[in-house]
Amino acid sequence: MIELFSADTPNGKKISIMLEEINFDYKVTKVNLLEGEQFKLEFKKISPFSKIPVIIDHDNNREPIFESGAILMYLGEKSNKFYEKKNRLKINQWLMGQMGYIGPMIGQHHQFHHYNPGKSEFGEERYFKITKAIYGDLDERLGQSKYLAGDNYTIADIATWPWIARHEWHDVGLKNYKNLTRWYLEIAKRSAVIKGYKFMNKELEIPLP
Ligand SMILES: N[C@@H](CCC(=O)N[C@@H](CS)C(=O)NCC(=O)O)C(=O)O
Repeated sequence: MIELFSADTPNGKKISIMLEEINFDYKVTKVNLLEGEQFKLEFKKISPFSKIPVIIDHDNNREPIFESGAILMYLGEKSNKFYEKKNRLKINQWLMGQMGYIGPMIGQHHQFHHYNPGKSEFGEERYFKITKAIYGDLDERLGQSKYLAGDNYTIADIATWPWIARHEWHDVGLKNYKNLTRWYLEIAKRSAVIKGYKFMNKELEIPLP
């Protein structure tokens, strides 16, 4: 059994979606970020940067795994799904692009544009522009390729999709990016994605463009 320490955020949803996709037995332990539970000493022992998600694989060595990209790689290797050996170099590139660029930049866009509008014109403009560029870059890639890393759905798509699922906060206009919309809607139809998306709130519906 996998224990998932998480919250209802894009990084949190990456792992619930993956666990649903590979059909592993898991239980969710909620970390209340608004109440600062991530900073508790007990949690810091399993997550050195005080961030969700973290997993503990109770069937393996029970060593906690932090960082969503590392968790996806672990689960991909363990299940032998969505992380094909012969395509790993491509998958890793798109996964690292999500981890190092897409997530952190769109995360800043959420901070300036969604949570704190009016506080910094520079921050709002900078991250709006970068988010728009990311939509354009993903649209271009998905015009050449069915999924981010090639013909098959992989952990790179699983890492990226929950960030685009926040499109209503971005105000970039997802429907103007037709390849990205095609990919987004196709993934949104997967039953594991629908289940994983609702992992903390059964009422939640995937926002359509
Ligand atoms: N690179 C990390 C980022 C994780 C992250 O930023 N998690 C956020 C929620 S989406 C968090 O725990 N925030 C709590 C805080 O910053 O205090 C990963 O992908 O796992």
